[in-house]
Amino acid sequence: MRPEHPVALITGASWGIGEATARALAADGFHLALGARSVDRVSALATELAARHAIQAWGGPLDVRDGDSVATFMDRAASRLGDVHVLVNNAGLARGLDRIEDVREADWDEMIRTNVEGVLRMTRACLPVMRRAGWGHVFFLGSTASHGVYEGGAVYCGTKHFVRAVSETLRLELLGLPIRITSIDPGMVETEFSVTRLGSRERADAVYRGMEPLAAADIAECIRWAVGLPDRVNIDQILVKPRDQAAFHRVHRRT
Ligand code: NJP
Repeated sequence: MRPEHPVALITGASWGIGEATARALAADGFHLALGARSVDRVSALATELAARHAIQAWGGPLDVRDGDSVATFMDRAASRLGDVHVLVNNAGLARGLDRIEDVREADWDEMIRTNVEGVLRMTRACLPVMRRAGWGHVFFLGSTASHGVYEGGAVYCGTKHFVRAVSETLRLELLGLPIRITSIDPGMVETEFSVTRLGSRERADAVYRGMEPLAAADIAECIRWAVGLPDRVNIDQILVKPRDQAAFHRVHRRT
């Protein structure tokens, strides 16, 4: 049975899609556990949303690459909010656009530890809680990069193919339980993502020049919609791109 105020745990809630998802779910009455390394931002966001929507919200430090950080975050979230019902596996990043022969080990290490190990760690930590609660929903932020590849994207695309494999496997493993599994696979969304990947605001701005990318709120709306559907409905996957993007290499730009 769906609780009246489900508790949603969002990783990487300090910026972009995670922050927008927190705003969307708060407006629908979810209680929130918000995690990221930028603890000032998630704390301030939790305080703001708790006051605005009369929900319970807590923001604390979380580094999904670190097992101790995840365990501490889960304990603190449980003591403040009780069982987690919805996990939004959102924390993730890309570093660089180097071809395989040039990619730096520090970059692939960060992508794999965050996008692969972090997702596994958070999912493993939350599933027993959802089983006990008797109602759950796990979201994965995948990507169009989980459906194809492009030059310079081997490691990032590989991590997102991995996320897709996990979400599809989990749907088989949890069949019969009241836990839904949804992968949200966006194309170009204007957030901090390209700044992190390319190293400067100027280079990030060039990615979106002349075209209209998705906003973080568009992805949050996909999550809000999928979790709000009746329990009998499982949205397996949402592949969502800007109208101006037909494929990785095919973007319509107005000059
Ligand atoms: O990116 P951004 P998005 N532990 O940079 C957090 C996927 N996606 O919102 O820790 C915990 O604005 C970081 O927080 P902080 C993408 O792969 C995007 O666009 O404070 N948190 C921040 O809140 C990713 O999975 C696009 O630095 C960690 C957040 O992650 C998801 O969407 C396209 C962390 C990143 O916010 C959200 O990305 C696509 C850690 N170790 C898929 N490391 C797109 N934007 O175009 C990072 O296909 N974070």
